[in-house]
Amino acid sequence: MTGMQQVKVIDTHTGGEPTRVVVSGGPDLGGGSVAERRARFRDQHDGFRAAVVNEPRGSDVMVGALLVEPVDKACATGVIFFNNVGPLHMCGHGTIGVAVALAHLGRIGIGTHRFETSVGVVTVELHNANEATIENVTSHRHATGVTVDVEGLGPVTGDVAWGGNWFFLVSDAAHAAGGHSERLTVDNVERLTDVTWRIRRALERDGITGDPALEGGHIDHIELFGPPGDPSNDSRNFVLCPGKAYDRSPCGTGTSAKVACLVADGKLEPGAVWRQESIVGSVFEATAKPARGVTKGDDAIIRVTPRIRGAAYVNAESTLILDPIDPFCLGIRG
Ligand code: PYC
Repeated sequence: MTGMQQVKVIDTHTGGEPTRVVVSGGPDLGGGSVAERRARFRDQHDGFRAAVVNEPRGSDVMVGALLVEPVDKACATGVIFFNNVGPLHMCGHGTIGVAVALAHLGRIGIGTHRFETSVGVVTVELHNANEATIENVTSHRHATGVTVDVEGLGPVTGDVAWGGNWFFLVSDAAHAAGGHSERLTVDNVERLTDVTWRIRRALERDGITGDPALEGGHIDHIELFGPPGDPSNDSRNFVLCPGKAYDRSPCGTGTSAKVACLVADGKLEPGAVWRQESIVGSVFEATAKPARGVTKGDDAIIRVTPRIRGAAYVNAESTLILDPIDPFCLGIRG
């Protein structure tokens, strides 16, 4: 890095989960698809990623959204999502955050827009300055009732599903781990983080993955479910993200994976609303319809198109300064 670099960002939060939208000052990623530029971002610009979202400018919980030129000119923008350890594939709360940030900048208005991500085009319907519904990438359950032996916990059973990232979903957190009861409350996040991190390590140890043909299949999000705090909701979750931070929102890709499992189990009718509550009490409303052009095949995989409605708020509009004389200019990395 030579000379001082200025990076314009808009900070939003969606249900408590932050998104830092990089509006200008990002690296030149060259041409190609968003997936190709994401790979270049991962391989050649990890310092920029850490400068934007890691301490001292950010925190482990922050998700970044780098706006890039879309290949498909019908899209309002391309976007590469990233967090404290690397790029994400899709990000549901982040997509709502990007829509609200673009509306704040006057770049999009109320109505329907398309965003190009590294795993496909998603549609965003902006209802007002804060609320949006995203139509996510096609989601599905890859494996049902997978049991893994977790160190210090015993056998834990869950489903493996894709919702734009790969998830391991444990439907009944209260009985997830050898009869241990896991309370899904904010005052229990240390324990929940430990439990979900152990589950993730056990999956890695046993080589349990999603479909390797779909973004490598690596399961880097772990999701526990339990009863909602508010009876008007259907469920509460705790989602551990790849860098060991937990999602304050109900997780858009995690909720997509959840509704894919519910539809596959016949527990959610296509079009019926599923109200997913997060660990901090924020809510996404989700529906799923059978994915167009894809039907139940021999492998019994049911693919759905999830729609997720949530709200985001702008909480800062600022310029990050990357000064090469600063010893932590490129953030603190593990
Ligand atoms: O909302 O999809 C999401 C998400 C992924 C990681 C953090 N949030």
